[in-house]
Amino acid sequence: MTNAIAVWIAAWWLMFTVPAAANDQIANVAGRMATSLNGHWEMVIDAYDYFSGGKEKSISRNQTQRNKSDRLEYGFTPTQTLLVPGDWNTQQERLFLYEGTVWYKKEFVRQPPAGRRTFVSFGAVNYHAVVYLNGTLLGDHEGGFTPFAFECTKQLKEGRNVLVVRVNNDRKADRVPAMDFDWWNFGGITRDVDLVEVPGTFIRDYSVQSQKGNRGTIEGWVKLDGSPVPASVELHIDELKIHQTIATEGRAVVPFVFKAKPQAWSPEHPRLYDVRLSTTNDRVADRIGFRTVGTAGKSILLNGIPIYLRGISMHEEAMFTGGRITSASQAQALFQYAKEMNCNYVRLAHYPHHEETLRLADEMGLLIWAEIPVWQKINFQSERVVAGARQQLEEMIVRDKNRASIILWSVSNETDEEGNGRNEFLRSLINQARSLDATRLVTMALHKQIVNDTTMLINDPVGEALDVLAVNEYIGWYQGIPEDCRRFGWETVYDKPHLISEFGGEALIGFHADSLTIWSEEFQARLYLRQLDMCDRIPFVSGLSPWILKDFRSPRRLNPEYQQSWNRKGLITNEGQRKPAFFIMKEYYRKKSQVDSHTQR
Ligand code: GCB
Repeated sequence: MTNAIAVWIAAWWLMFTVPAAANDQIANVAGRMATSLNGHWEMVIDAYDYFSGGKEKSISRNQTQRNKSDRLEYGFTPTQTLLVPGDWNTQQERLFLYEGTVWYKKEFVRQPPAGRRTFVSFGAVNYHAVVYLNGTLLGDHEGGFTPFAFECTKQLKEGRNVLVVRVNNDRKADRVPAMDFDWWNFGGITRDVDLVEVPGTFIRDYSVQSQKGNRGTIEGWVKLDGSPVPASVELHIDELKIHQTIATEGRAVVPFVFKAKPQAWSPEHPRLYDVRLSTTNDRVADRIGFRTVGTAGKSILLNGIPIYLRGISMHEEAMFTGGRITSASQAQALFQYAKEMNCNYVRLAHYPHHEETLRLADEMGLLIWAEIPVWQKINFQSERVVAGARQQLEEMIVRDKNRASIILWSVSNETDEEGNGRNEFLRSLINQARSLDATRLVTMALHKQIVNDTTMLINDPVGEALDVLAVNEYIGWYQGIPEDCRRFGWETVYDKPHLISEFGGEALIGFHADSLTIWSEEFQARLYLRQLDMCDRIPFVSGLSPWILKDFRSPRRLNPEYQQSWNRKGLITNEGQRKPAFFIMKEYYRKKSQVDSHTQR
């Protein structure tokens, strides 16, 4: 195929795949000229949501008392602040269990340079954010774990500016997730806030990846925003001696495809390359790995070779503080335990984690399952829920599509098969994921079916549409006792790869008893031994991600003796103490790594 034809095909394919961002989301904010607005923000707790629904004018303008008779029944004050990024729950005791509205205010001084555009960008706000600059509404965003941005070039003033954000994290039936979930509903501006300054026409987004099934071909696109469109875009990967000048021909989305010989990215050799994209007046830098992911029958292939995923599940909750992770170093502290356990894979449950966590996985060589919070009881028939789930999926893929570590997009966790529109809902998300990114595998965590006393069956009808089937099962915890693992054999109706995406049980560190006594370290250890023994007898399993690396906060876990609002299924405690089951997994994965064809090379 000539290069011209390949580019033409790529251009045609682009019409269907390049996401039209739901907001002004800008790819890779860290790789651009940005001014951080992190730090202390003044705040007002609005428990009755009194200043919303028509009364927000005063607070959103940060009105202050003008004369003796001016009655103002709120006020931002430097003595009431919250750190951004950060959840509010672990910053102030009175907010620990708080769900509702908090108003945030940040003042900053700016000299807007002529001819440049400015965006205010949020890494994530849980759950609903309404953003005002100098009293003007910039926009609002729903979804607690994905980035968004609003252009504010026109609203920005020379000198002092006031940014006010209304944040609400109520659990609601038409949100995603909805009313009930098994993790802490951390509220607040939980990720970085930046002012991003760009030229009139700038590189809004780009995709630079190995072609599906073909590492020797790098393909992708660059999305420009503004006019006039420059004549060309430059793409440089110095270490590969790649210097491409891509003619735009006036298009806002410019495809490219070229041959290259990158070393393969893999967990053993997480090779990343410096990639620079530029136009006459804009530039973005990234570090990107090149690898292929695919399937053959019941195997997952990484760079064409079957791989066993030695994994663990993980929430985005920091050690020691037990609050939302806000930095790469907090994620690294957890990833190090996964590495110590001989993992090559982490399931990032149950929502998109911090962008820097994904970059860290690229650097550390951890394969990743990335997920949106379509968790258990979701109202599949609500249009708002459908739209919310689709938006979060799109924003996650827009943000993370260049990360070599991500091999699996998961569109949901444990949804019931009830003929309530669930199957259509999930199929539409699967199709959406595939159309936004054809290079990765699409999965979701399913339930199994108990056929009889000895047989488990995987036959979820949505499995037809997936690349990889994944099953959560709790034999020995929610279902029977650990010994039951011995009598179950597993069957599947699908000739596709399968993962056990969860199994586990709780143990309170320091509680010792015989191994039949629930909550004890000994019980959890025995459960793991029985589970692993069973997994070894399932002929079609390509990997595991037991539940879960670290104990995590959950308001549903109310046993006063053993839980005290913690889900104790962790293999380590919040303070990093390893439970016996940690060492069982470590040894199991050590043996697995010795027979893995990837590590044999
Ligand atoms: C599950 C869920 C997970 C829960 C876990 C548990 O099946 O997927 O979110 O935390 O079980 O501990 O019950």
